[in-house]
Amino acid sequence: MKLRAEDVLNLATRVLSEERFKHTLDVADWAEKLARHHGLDPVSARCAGLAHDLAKEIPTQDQISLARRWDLLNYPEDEQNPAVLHGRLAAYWLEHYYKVDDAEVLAAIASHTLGRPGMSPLEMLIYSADLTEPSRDFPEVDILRHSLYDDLEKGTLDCVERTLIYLKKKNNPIHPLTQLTYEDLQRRKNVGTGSKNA
Ligand code: DGI
Ligand code: FE
Ligand code: FE
Repeated sequence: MKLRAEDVLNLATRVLSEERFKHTLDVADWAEKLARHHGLDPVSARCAGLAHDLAKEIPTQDQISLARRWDLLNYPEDEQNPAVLHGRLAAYWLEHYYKVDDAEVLAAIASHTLGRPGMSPLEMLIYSADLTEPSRDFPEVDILRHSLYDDLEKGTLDCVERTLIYLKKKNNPIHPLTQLTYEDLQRRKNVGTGSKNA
């Protein structure tokens, strides 16, 4: 079954706080706009944006238990920093309990926090739209928005780089997937694979 925007919206109103719901709408709007600009499917972008944080407010211990039960713990760092689990949990939940079989959308939801090597355009879009939605307010955010508009892949590389710099400044451990995502996007830029926007 394909994810329908109105169904996710309903789910989101039920499981998210007002503040998180607003963020969700902002990500969906911005992701949809970027998708249209880059010739990607705006409906998929909107649905993935609406669904990306559905599991964010599950209590942390429950997130760890669910991730263990659903075999979603892939790195020791996942358990050390359970804030990185909620995308994978939401994707699994939608796939197995709501029978969503839209693999591209599920992947974009699952990888929105850490990325992964070999991200599709939709995955890059959701990762980056999450970081740069209109309510995000940090000094470089406007530069990142322009970079994303100009070139989705380069803009995403800039977003991952910003995350790395931010984590280092805060003395937070870098998750191996964040590092691998960064190296993959750098390699892609250097070898010039793919089209400008994909
Ligand atoms: O769910 P959001 O707040 O909208 O944003 P998100 O899904 O990007 O989650 C942000 C959280 O993920 C935030 O607590 C920082 C954390 N995070 C992302 N990448 C890494 C990371 N934390 C560590 N330690 N290392 C990472 O590489
Ligand atoms: Fe998130
Ligand atoms: Fe988010």
